[in-house]
Amino acid sequence: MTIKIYGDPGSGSRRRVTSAAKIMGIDIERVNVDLFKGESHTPEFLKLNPHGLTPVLQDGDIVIWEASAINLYLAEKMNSDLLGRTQAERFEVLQWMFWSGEQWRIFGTLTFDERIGKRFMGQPEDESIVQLAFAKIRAGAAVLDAHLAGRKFIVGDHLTLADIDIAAPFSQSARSKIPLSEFPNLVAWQQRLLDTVPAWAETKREVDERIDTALAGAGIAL
Ligand SMILES: N[C@@H](CCC(=O)N[C@@H](CS)C(=O)NCC(=O)O)C(=O)O
Repeated sequence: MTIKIYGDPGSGSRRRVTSAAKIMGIDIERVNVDLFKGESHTPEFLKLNPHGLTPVLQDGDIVIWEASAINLYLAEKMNSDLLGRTQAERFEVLQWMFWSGEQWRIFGTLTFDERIGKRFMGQPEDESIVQLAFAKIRAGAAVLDAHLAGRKFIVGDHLTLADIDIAAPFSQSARSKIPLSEFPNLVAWQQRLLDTVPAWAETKREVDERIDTALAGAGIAL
């Protein structure tokens, strides 16, 4: 039975999963959930994820939400190097994934919601929220920038789920204008991922097309 991934092509969270699946050669069925139409809050969808958030994986009777958990499930199923090659690497990958979820991606999401989500709802952004998010992003980015000096990847010498999770804020950074360009090693690492991981570049194009079309349709210039 084909694994289903529910989500919207404009979602940076879905991008983490569709990229990882492609890298691992997993055939998935993409089930579109139009977030602009609120389709993740229908009674039917809430049975899959009561939080009303995407992506969601369905593999037979198994249903998993949270992109990182989905990627761990897929990588374990495939015995993939994306999990890390040794026990030490695997725990380092998990360490960065947990950090990314709690201390990093959330501030990119917060900025997107303030600067872009609110524009769609005709509401002004709250500058104090944006400034708080920027301070947190700069603090995390400074550590990442130092970590990436002389390294190609977040963990070891190959791509892992840690790279995919930590790269996620770049999905919307050009639109929400979070201050990542101040950090040269981070920018170089992101460009390297785009240049060397075709699935990461392909899903960037999907996200850009979906969100830029929606912005144009709503007459929003950033
Ligand atoms: N921590 C979650 C984030 C999920 C999330 O925020 N998904 C967004 C799209 S990127 C969503 O489905 N939003 C729908 C809504 O808020 O109604 C994950 O990594 O999967």
